[in-house]
Amino acid sequence: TRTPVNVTVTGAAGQIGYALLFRIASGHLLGADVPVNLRLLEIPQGLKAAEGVAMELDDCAFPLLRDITITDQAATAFEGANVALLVGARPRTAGMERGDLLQANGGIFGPQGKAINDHAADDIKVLVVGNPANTNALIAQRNAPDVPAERFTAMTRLDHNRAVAQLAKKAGVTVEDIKKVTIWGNHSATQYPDLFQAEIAGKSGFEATGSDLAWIENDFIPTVAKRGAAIIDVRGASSAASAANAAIDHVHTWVNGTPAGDWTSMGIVSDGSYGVEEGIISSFPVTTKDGKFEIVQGLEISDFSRARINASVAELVEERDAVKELGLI
Ligand code: NAX
Repeated sequence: TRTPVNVTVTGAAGQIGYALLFRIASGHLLGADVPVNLRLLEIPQGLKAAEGVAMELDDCAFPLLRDITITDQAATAFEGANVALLVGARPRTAGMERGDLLQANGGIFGPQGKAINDHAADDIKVLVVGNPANTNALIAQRNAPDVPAERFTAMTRLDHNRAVAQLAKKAGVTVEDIKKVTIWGNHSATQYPDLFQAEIAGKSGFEATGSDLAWIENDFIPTVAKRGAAIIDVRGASSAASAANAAIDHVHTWVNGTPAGDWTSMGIVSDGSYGVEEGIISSFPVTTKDGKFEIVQGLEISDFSRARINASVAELVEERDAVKELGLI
């Protein structure tokens, strides 16, 4: 029998946590043959609700679920962690300036990064979901100097999956026919969903969607980039099941690899590829294999794409400068 993998989830009592934990415990994160121990980190006010989620996890009698720990101590939650999903964050409330938001999240992701540095397993892989995800991931990464920088990632897979779904609809094909979609930049309204590199049922993404630049500019890009707000309008609550699903996809792809002839999108520490400022956490097209990822190199970037990548990267550089100014990194 395999040794259980320790999976830490922060914000475990929240709505994404509720959609996420049952899929981790049923084997969708790491595989149907991999037993897991769950470590749930919450703030004190969230502990009781987390206990309730743990009771329901028990009641599922998942064969792969070995052990559940519930704690408000980061050191305990990250002890021996192999995978960490950082979901809990401080949301922006009315009247909150960006500086206040970054400061509040620095107070969460700084100490969690340090706890990961001091307590996690050597093979730790971190996915930051809590917003502002890219910059929260940067704060955690900079507070974990002993962990290789590439182990800290931010989630743009939900944006990626949203783009795939929109393209399938437009082209009249199934999602399996869509390959090589990219989300560039920040998980925010400035993100750039790129269909120019995509392959759709054997055609280029541009051709398969009617060679229509106006549709790309006025429909496709804003629909993907503002989908979160659209869900809130209609559902009355923010994306939860789709966000949890994307977190599962992100880690599953990272651990198990991208299929031949395709890639995925991940927020990762930039090595300067495609002119993206080194050191920030920005989304790139990546392939994965044996638990490691590589940026897809050599793509031709048009002026249209370049302007949009630059705009999103500029926002990330501003956020980086702001958290530096605040002494958070
Ligand atoms: P909820 O408010 O339902 O849950 C958040 C949970 O985190 C709460 O139970 C809270 O007690 C807990 N928490 C807060 N601070 C914590 C801390 N320091 N340590 C441990 N737990 C803490 O939010 P939910 O809908 O689950 O969303 C969670 C985060 O995901 C938000 O920041 C949200 O903006 C972000 N999202 C990111 C997405 C992405 O694509 N990257 C998409 C979905 C989602 O909007």
